Amino acid sequence: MIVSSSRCLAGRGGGEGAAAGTTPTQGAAYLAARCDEALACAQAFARVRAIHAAPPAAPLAVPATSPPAGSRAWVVLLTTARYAVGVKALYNSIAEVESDYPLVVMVTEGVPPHVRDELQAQGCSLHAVGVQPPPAGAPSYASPQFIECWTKLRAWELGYEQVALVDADMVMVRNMDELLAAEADRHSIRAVHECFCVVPRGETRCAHLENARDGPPPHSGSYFNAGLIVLRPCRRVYEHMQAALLTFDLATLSFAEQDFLNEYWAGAWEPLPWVYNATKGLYASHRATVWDFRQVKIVHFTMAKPWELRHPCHSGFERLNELWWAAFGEPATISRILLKLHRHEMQLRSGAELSGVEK
Ligand SMILES: [Mn+2]
Ligand SMILES: [Zn+2]
Repeated sequence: MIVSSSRCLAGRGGGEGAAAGTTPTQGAAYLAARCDEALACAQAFARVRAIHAAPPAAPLAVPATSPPAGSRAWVVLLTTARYAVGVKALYNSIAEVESDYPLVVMVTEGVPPHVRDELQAQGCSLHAVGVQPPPAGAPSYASPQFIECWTKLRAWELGYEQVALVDADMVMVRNMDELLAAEADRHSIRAVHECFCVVPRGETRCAHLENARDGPPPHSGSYFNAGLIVLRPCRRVYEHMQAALLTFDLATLSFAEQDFLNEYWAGAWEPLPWVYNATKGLYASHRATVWDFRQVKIVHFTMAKPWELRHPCHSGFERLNELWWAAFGEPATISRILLKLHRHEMQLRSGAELSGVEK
């Protein structure tokens, strides 16, 4: 199920900024500075990202406090009570698909004590983290909630061997333990291509358009959605990312940590199949050729949240929202809702209603 990484790893190097307007040499400038603290990391990353010609192999030192082998978890960040319902639905769904791995909730000081108590009573493992403020010089973001997303980077600090960082607006509908069971590489991450068809960004092409037709997407489509990231926590990588952050022109990162992670891990991320981050954008734009309710493993409720009932942008997603509500209230019905949605899609396809959906 895991897509080969060779194309991605061999490709972009430091050459092509995925985020429009970002200078590709920013990261290289940092790496060239060779801060002692991060030298081993820098060499390892320079090798993977092909920012420099291959330097002498310098194995990354094993951290003094290695996490126990086999310690793996789903991880979600919660910074406000508003998204606690999302975490509850996610937790329910993970239990319903009988995952062998726990859900760890990284909570910040913005989460009130009674919300923490509720989550703990439900069965979530809480892990308090400090807020990572937006870096100085950060722009006005595409969405105000992005300001809090920088704290996601703290997942690299966790004392786990391997984690899958997921968003609080996701619901697991099929067991996907293979993401945590399969050994991930320490020098790359795994994620799913972003779909740019609903909210186009510059000239970047949606990789899913290419996936549906000619197989591997072009490098210009190599931008991932940060809603699901499989990673190996490493404090030195965390520190290296923090230092690298200081060298980026943050005014260009309008999608906050997602843009930064795409720059930092450019050429060193492995594309996962769409089923591991099935966004509403994908559902809206590629139902005829990509989306299949019989395959999807985790749905990502991007844009309007299903629990924000007064949000004006639910049109066209009402049926998909049923999945979230099932996970929140009656998780035992998730598979029945999936089947119902699949049958509805088949009816649409046999009619003419889906014509024109594919862009
Ligand atoms: Mn999200
Ligand atoms: Zn698309």
